Amino acid sequence: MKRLALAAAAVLMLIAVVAAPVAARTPFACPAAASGQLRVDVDEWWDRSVTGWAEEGIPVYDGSDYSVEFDAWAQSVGFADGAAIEDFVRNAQWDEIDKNDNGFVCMKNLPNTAGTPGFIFGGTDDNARG
Ligand SMILES: [Ca+2]
Repeated sequence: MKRLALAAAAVLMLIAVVAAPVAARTPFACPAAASGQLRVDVDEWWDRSVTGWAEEGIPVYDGSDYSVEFDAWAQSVGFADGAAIEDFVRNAQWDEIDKNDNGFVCMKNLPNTAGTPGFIFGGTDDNARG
């Protein structure tokens, strides 16, 4: 009986050793903050997009509706209006990046330049290190 108890204890220790590295890993995460990557949900992704358009002089909202400027900009890039842009950002674009469908992605701000306006930033899924 004592031998059986020792064998059971040895099995439990083995499980503990094997399980420890798994428990220490973050299942879904972005690279360290020093890399400039932030883990965001779809509302934060949209809010950052709104800030980016504002940085380029295009206010997204006018009160509770889309601004005339944003509707015009949306049409200049092939969308029906500002609402179609928000729908695209929150759905088609988001779904393309959130590959593991857990509601989070990694976002990285990029320096604003003529070729990279404020509403363009990096996005990768948060399962890159999962
Ligand atoms: Ca994700």
